[in-house]
Amino acid sequence: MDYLEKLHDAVLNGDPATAISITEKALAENIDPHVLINDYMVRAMDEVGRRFEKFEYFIPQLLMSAKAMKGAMALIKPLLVGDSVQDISVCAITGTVKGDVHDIGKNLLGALLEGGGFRVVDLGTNVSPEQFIEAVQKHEAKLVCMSALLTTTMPGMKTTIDVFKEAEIRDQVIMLVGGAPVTHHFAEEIGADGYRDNASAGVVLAKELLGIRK
Ligand code: B12
Repeated sequence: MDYLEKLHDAVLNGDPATAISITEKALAENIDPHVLINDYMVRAMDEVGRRFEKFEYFIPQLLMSAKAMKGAMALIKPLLVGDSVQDISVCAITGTVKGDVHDIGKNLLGALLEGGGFRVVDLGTNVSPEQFIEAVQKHEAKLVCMSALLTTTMPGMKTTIDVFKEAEIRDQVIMLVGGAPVTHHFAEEIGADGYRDNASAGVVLAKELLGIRK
């Protein structure tokens, strides 16, 4: 499928119209949406990040690439959600921690959780520990998924876990962490229940830890 490389290039070059039209074509040809995401779009975003580090790309380019990926994701999301084979009636809270506005990975995780049968309440970006707690209590959630893309906002994950401990509700929920700079070691250190480097594996881990059979 040679033309799929154009999806990679459209995200890399920040061209939403092309990203959307290639995605439409690929979906019409029944190409697996997970392939479109992982093999083409995430790969392109990684390259965007590398170019940003080398001062070849600046914020406007990052924004256009994000727009291209989001446009394509909007077409893909209903299919991921439609994957759902079981309604497990467990509420999952998703959010990007305080100070951080990156939401593409978190949104992908949300879509895959829904696809996995979870009821997802997304708190968006820049989420404070108190907002996480409030949402868990309001929705009787059993799973909290925090995302961070900046090394400077990662400590917000620890603060959130600590606030859950102080409120004596830490053991009522499974707390997972993820996002490009997060590692297994960091997750362990801050007392999270788990970490995965991609959203699909995150859903598998969440089910495992909650004792939900596939
Ligand atoms: C797009 C982008 C932006 C966009 C974000 C748009 C949006 N709506 O998200 C904009 C332009 C806003 C932006 C802003 C900034 N950015 Co930026 N950004 C990126 C970029 C290029 C791509 C991120 C992305 O979407 N990746 C694709 C998604 C799918 O990947 P992901 O989020 O990692 O998610 C995957 C996994 O991590 C996992 N996952 C994610 N969350 C979770 C949670 C759980 C529980 C689990 C299990 C799994 C999981 O699932 C996904 C895959 O399946 C990255 C580079 C990179 N390679 O990460 C830089 C990057 C993250 N940004 C960076 C920086 C520095 C910034 C700014 C500070 C720049 C500035 N000077 O203003 C600001 C910060 C703004 C803020 N306060 O948040 C740096 C961070 C460096 C660091 N070490 O902290 C990076 C790494 C670029 C770089 N190489 O320097 N950025």
